[in-house]
Parts: sequence; C-alpha cells; structure tokens
Amino acid sequence: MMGITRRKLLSSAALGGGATVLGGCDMLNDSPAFRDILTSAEDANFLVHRALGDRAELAPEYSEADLSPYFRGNGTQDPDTSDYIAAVENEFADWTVSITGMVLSPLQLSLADIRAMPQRTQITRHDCVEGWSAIGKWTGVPLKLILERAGLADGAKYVVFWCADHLGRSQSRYYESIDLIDAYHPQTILAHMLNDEALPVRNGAPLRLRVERQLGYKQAKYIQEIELVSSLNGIEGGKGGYWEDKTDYAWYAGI
Ligand SMILES: Nc1nc2c(c(=O)[nH]1)N[C@H]1C(S)=C(S)[C@@H](COP(=O)(O)O)O[C@H]1N2
Ligand SMILES: [Mo]
Repeated sequence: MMGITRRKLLSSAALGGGATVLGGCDMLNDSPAFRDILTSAEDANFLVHRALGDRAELAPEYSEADLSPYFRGNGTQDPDTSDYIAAVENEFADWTVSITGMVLSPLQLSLADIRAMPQRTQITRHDCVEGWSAIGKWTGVPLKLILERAGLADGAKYVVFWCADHLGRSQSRYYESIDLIDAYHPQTILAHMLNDEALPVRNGAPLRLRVERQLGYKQAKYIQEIELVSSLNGIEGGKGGYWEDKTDYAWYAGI
C-alpha cells in the first residue's frame, strides 16, 4: 500500500505538484510505520522520492547590490542566420514562439502575448561549466503558465527548446530539454528582460530560458519553438541537448 501511495506522489510530482511531494515526504517521515519500511527493499524508491522533493526547492535569490556589473555572453552571442539578422533589424516585432508537439492546443505567441502574461522577476546566479558565474536579474513569464495555456497531452514528459542559432562544424541547431518537474518549477521562466532592459542579443534576445537549478548550458537562448515530447530518443543525438549530444555533459545539470 505504501508503494502505491508513493507512486501517486511521484506522478503528481511529474505533473508539477512539487509541494505535495514535500508535504507527503514530511508526513511519511513522521510515521513510525514508514520508518520501518526504510530498512526494506523500498529504499531505492524512497531515495527517488526524496530527490524529487529536493528538486522543488528554490535556487538562491540575490539582491540588486549583488548584480554583476556586466553579464557576459557565452556560446553563440550573435546568431548569423539571415532570419535572425532580419529579426534584429526589425527589433523582433514579428518574433513568435511556437508551442508544439504533445499539447492539446498548439500555440504561437508573439512577444506582446508573452509580455501580457503574468511575469516573474528573479535575481539569480548563473554558473557555466567553463568556470565563470554571473548574477543577473531576469524577468519573464513562468513556463508553467504557457504549458497550462497549451494544455499537455497524455504522455508528454519533456519540454524541448529549439533555438535560432546553429553551432560548430556540424552546424546543428542549439537545443535543450528539461523534464516536467523543472518545467513547472516556479523559477523556470521564459525571460525577455535582463537587468530591467530588453534581453541583449548576446544573452539570447528576444527570449531565453532560465531554469535556475541547473548549469549554464541548459539556459537556452534565442528560443523559437517549445516542443512537448514523450521521449528524447530520436531527437538529434538523443541525449536531450546540443552539448549533451556532443560531449559528456550531463542532461540533468543540477547545481
Ligand atoms: N541558443 C544557445 N543557447 C545557449 C548557448 C548557445 O551557444 N546557444 N550557450 C549556453 C551556455 S554554455 C551558457 S554558459 C549560457 C550563456 O548565457 P549568456 O550568453 O547569457 O552568458 O547560454 C547557454 N545557452
Ligand atoms: Mo556554459
């Protein structure tokens, strides 16, 4: 019976009920019957459950005084496709982000649509695996609200972000992906502002992901399409992201 209960909690976590998991976890911890089960083969399941609870935690947020004077750009800093160059010249007036794949209603949102939705602002630290960090103030719409507007189809498990830039000798499109736990995390936003100004081109204009519990390469810039999928197999190299496909970078890059 406990197993069934935990499976229920797990599936509610996958749908974004992170708080439910934390609450349920504490309740289970306090129950002597449950503590006994910890010595059984159920341990592994509990550890997964615990990990999900931890993933609902917020990344640290900072104050204006902590802001880096300059938020450097990294990776692509000026996409050189003719479409992107034209979009910059047009001040992104016609930029849209499409929500596609396993959704009930596919959407195409303009920047005006994005700005009209409820916004969240957060000051967080970005950590790049190459060994630098920067603190920035990001404003954007919680990804959760966009997903709720589109409605998830049964079986949707991952959110894939398709970017406007092509990188390296292979000229592959940059892309990244996260699971629904991170997608529904309150600090996961589609940001269009950095430090109270429109996102600079070097930092991903006009729209970039902030998924604050993970490393820099997960923070997809220049987002054009957000695709809901049931599996990452068969997408590009199958490892869930540009760097994951090309190197040994982990798909879940928790910090
Ligand atoms: N589209 C796209 N997104 C990207 C990258 C990129 O090259 N292209 N580089 C990633 C890496 S490695 C880092 S550290 C951050 C850098 O964000 P910044 O340019 O705002 O500093 O963006 C990430 N997102
Ligand atoms: Mo990075």
